[in-house]
Amino acid sequence: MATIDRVEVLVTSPGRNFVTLRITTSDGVTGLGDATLNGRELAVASYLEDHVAPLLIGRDPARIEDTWQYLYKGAYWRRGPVTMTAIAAVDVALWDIKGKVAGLPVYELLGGRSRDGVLVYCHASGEDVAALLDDVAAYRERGFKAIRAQAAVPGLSGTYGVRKGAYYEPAATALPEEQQWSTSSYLDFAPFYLAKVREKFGFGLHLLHDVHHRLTPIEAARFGKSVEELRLFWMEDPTPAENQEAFRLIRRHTTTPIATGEVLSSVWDVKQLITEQLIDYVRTTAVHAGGITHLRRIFDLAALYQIRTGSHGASDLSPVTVAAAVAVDIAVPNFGIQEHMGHTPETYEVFHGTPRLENGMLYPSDAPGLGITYDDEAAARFPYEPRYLPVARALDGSMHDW
Ligand code: CS2
Ligand code: MG
Repeated sequence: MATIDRVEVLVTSPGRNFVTLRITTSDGVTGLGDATLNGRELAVASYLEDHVAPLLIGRDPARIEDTWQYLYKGAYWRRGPVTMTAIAAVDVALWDIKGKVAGLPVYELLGGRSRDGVLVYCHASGEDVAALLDDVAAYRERGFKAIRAQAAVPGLSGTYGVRKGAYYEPAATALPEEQQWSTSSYLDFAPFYLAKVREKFGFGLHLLHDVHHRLTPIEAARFGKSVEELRLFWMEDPTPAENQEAFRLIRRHTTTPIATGEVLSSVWDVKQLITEQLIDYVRTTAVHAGGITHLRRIFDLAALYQIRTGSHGASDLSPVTVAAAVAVDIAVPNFGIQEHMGHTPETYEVFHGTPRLENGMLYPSDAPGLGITYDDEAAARFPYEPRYLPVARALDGSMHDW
């Protein structure tokens, strides 16, 4: 029996921070897992290095489920983003190893392809409506069939989700940038610019929008109702999801489809949302929700309730997570859509072999495992630097929900 011989926690910052776990077996097979928790990266690095790595040495790398249960049940304190991201990194690395040992891509181990490719949505944004429309046009020309649209709310200092340069990096400053927020300005403006997108591009395009947890349930209900005729693919994170029953109120008022879950990390965090059919798309990911093993469990529960998948895929999820996401997306029966932001050229210097993007679809690599390799030499050129996401303050200076 091969055993786990070496466990390395790799931290690099090629344009943004990434934490990667590399597991090596006694047979010399390596597996990679993403462990990046944006803005709190070193907490997961320490969790893995100090508390998990010593438990893995000598274990059988083939026992993925048992290792998952060992780390989840054995910690005593369960769930939470730090724990679930650390478990995810181990889980994904073990799936990568299993695929390499079998000589098969991970999606074959999950039951094989249910579809040829994975529909993705990209991010269009603009400092004003004209810039947003130009950006949507540019993405359409590149072949994207589904586009998320965000524009800067007039009069506010900075709107989250609006790209400044060629690449959009939400965690860009050494300390959190303070951005202003006004719910009334947003609620007046967002339906207006989404209508402009429909006016210019028609309905032959999937249009998405991210509310970033900023609204109360009744405000979200009003927003959803006001954009019903625009037939959004979804409104994302209309209200913070800690309070799962809050979505009942939104549901009562609008048929605009709802997506949530990018900050949720276990099946328990989405259980009520799913079993009461309070959402239409679940956005949990392999990296923050316990790896491929646990994500599959969440998606299977969702399938029972006709809820589709729509995994988070922002730039803070490393190419290892993109490969894991595409492996799951291509296999599950209830796939909906996959977020795709892509990464900077620096990031691709460190991570080689990312899934192929063509005509608004992602295609997995046919290499055994996840098909991603980590370039240590390139990684060493990009040392860790603290980076934070912005925070939002209402106009009276009080902290606002994300
Ligand atoms: C966003 C992300 O992609 C999304 O839907 O909500 O930009 C998210 O805020 C970041 O990934 C947070 O790290
Ligand atoms: Mg989001």
